[in-house]
Amino acid sequence: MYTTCFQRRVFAFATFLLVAGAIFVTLVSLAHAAQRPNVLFIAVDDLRPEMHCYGMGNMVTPNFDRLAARGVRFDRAYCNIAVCGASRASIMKGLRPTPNRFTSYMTWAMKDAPDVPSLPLVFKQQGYHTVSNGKIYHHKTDDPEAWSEPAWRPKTSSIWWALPASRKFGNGLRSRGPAYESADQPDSLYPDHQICDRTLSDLKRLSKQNKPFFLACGFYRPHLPFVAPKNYWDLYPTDRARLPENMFFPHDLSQVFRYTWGEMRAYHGIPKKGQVTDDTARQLIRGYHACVSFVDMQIGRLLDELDRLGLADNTIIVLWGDHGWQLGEHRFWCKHTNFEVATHVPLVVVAPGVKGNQVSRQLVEYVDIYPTLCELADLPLPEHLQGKSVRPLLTNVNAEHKNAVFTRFGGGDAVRTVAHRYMEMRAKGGRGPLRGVGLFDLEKDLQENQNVADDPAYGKVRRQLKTLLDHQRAKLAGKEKSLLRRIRG
Ligand SMILES: [Ca+2]
Repeated sequence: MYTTCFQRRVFAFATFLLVAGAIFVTLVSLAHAAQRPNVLFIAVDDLRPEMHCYGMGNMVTPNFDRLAARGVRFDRAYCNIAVCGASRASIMKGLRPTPNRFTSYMTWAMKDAPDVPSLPLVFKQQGYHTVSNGKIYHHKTDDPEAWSEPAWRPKTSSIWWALPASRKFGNGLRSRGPAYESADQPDSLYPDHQICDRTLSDLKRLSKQNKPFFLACGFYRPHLPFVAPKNYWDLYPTDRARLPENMFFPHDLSQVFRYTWGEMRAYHGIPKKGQVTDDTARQLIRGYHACVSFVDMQIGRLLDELDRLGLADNTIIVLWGDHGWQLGEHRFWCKHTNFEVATHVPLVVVAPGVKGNQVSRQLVEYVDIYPTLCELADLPLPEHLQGKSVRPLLTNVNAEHKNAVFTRFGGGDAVRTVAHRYMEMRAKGGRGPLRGVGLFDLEKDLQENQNVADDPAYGKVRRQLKTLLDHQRAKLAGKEKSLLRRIRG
């Protein structure tokens, strides 16, 4: 009798210990999960840093400004290649583009760099739930193992235009509907609104999980065609649309740097050769701005939901474009060059514990995003990364970072320092002989209107920057070889 009672007590005590232990383990893991920050990774296609908070132009972007006020805005951020697919693959893999890798809008990250983990894959492997909505990679099915659930895009994404009159032209590679469209239609008709809707419901769903999330949300606009509801166009009346001051090719620059923006010529209303009229230029500028304000509305909806769900204090937010955009400067349109206006990009980083309303003027590159996010989430940094975390700049915006950034496209390579841009054009996609050189004094000529490469006063600068670019290319080639050797054993 006594033994039975004693056994019962021992059993009850052991059960209590087991239950208490289980509760303790659950509480510890919940606390650990709560400590790990979420990531909201926002991509905006073809966004140049012209939002109101950047102090340029007259754009209506209250929500981009609100986002920038929560963290650090980088005023001298540069993409590493000014074309969608390649830039995105470079960002996601943390590797620089070369003449052999990440070269076009059609780049597949998983084909060009199959042996190294992407940014979302590292997060997934470290216990994050990773989700991709809208345009993150160029191809929806690129890098599928990086995502915890299949990448999602709206079904209507191939129907860019709202009006039947615009849709009748189709959406072929060489023949498409109009380059811009203002339609008196509801926001909900447009893919970016739908991408935002999906992301809002994901935020709600993921906030209930006992797991941190990496939620990527990629908006299609302001990529061509510039289609947006009429009320966003109304923010930018035609009579206030300003043409750029420098609608001319840079003085004394070799014609090998001339560029004919073929991408835009596929759209109805854009000439196959020669320039657009000033009237068309004004409508293109209005349309681009209207699309940015339309995306701004979506950014506001994301921030509202983060606040409503109480996620804002424990969520890292990174806002990036994928390259700059030439909006008539040098009589160029689109991207695909190494000029300032095609390579200068927006970058905002918001993170728990980081003070708001900060601006860094240090040079940073998009290849730096990957290591930055790993450091902010306290994840191990993969060995292959070629960027440098900007985390020190989040506490001291003047901290030392880089004295030069590098961009390439096609046959062109460029290096930009605080004071200068030096660019080369080579044959054979960058592997052949030198065809032309450009040098711009950015302290006197930020618009890059006067090539000074042949000015003897700049001889020393030219030699120094050429050495820097040669060194970078050699380092990259060496690194590439050693990386491949290591990975392939
Ligand atoms: Ca793009």
